[in-house]
Amino acid sequence: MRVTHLAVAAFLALPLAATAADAGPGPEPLPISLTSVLPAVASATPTSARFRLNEATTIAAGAGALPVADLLAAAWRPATGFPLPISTTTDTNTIRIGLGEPVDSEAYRLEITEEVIDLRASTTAGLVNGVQTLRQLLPPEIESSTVQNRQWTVPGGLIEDRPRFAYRGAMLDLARHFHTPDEVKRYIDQISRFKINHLHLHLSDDQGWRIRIDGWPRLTEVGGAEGTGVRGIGGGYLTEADYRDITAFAAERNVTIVPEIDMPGHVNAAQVAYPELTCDGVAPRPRIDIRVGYSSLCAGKEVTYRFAEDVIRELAAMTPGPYLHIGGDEAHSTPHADYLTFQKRVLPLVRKYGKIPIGWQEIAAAGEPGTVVQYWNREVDLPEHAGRFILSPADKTYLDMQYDLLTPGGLHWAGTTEVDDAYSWDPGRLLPHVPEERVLGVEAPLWSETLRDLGDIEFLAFPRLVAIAELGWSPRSDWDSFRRRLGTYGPRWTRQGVRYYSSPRIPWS
Ligand code: IFG
Repeated sequence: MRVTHLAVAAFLALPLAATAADAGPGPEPLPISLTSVLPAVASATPTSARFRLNEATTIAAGAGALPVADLLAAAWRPATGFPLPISTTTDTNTIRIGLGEPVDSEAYRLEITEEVIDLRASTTAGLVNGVQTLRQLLPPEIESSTVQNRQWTVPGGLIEDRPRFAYRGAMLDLARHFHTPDEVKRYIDQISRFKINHLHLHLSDDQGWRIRIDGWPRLTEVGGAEGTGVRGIGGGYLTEADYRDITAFAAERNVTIVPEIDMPGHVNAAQVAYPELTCDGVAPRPRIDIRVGYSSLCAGKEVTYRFAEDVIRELAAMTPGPYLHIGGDEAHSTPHADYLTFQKRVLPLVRKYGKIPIGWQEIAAAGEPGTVVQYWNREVDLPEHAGRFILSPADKTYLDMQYDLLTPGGLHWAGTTEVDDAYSWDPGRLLPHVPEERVLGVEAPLWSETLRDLGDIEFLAFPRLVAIAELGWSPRSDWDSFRRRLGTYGPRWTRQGVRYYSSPRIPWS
């Protein structure tokens, strides 16, 4: 069947490709300006001023702004070769970064004149957002790791910017395929460029357990061993030190880590390590395939709740962020009554250890209003829920969906998703019974059944993640503007060595 499918798709794709080629050269590439930023800024007033960066340019950091000044200096020193010293004095030919107005938490004000660049916000998060915008106002050569001998001018004007939604997330599944701390940090650096401010790490599943829990060492000794993971090529796990290193690196870039331990389903790896976590005490066989829904913790055994509490307590203790995700999806082998029993005992444990619980949409059945529900599947019943939502519609945001049936990588159970599919929806109007004020934000999950390395992550994530980032940040969406702005970003990824997918829907410059 698949071969026929592919043959048809191949046949259909050819004329489309030919048509696109016949369309002649696309529109002129967009010049770098205050309105070419991704995601689109809330308001921009360009002027004819130009700020010239040079050997003498300094960075003036106000109190509390030093880490942000360091982030900008580290970004701009390699390609310019300029010292860009950080001082506290401000005069002309300087980039001022300081805390002050505007008031809402991630907003910033960025003004560029001939003499100074002035970046202001009421929080360091706002300042980091402003730096990510500022970085896009220099040409793509700024992303080079070696000195580029050229003029470095920043277009002048005023940007006043703020996010539409507070939660703009990406998810990386480390369970089906483990990715090293360095790969995770590289992904964090890339997603933070687009003001994504949460990274959800899926740390346990049927094929692997990826975070060391001291009270249950076999979870990683067995569940994180070499040979675990889909096709047996995804072994590895994070120690607490690795996890703390990742959360610190993320925090410098205004990214909060959201850890997930998926329960009561998706637990085969835990049960291989600890057979007492099954109802019959018999260890299941390790799994390296991609089926779901066959495993379940035993809601009737007390050891289940000791396990859940130990895991939640240790994970909460090493997590600076406010959220802890406890999964809850595809518990097809958990009787519904048992599912409710389990959630009613376990959800309160997340609060007991000081975190806000998030669960996949099935968890709404537990009716615990403080739980944030992550919506993912329109085929799965969504009971009325009084709380807040994170929106991850699989047919729009799942980065492990193939771009089309001819492009490698990913699955296609929710359909294929090109960049325009990822962009063409409104988080404020997706769910009929959920008004915008109960939408915390959006998140783009990347499940790792088909991933092998960082290149595979980058190919599936970019450029579609940028579409989700814009829907989460910008006040409105405009596909033609987005696709042209995205086209100008390709050369930046090329200079960073990011293996992005050069979608035929985008006029790459
Ligand atoms: N659904 C499963 C994931 C993963 C995914 C792959 C959710 C919430 C299909 N659950 O998405 O574990 O297998 O696209």
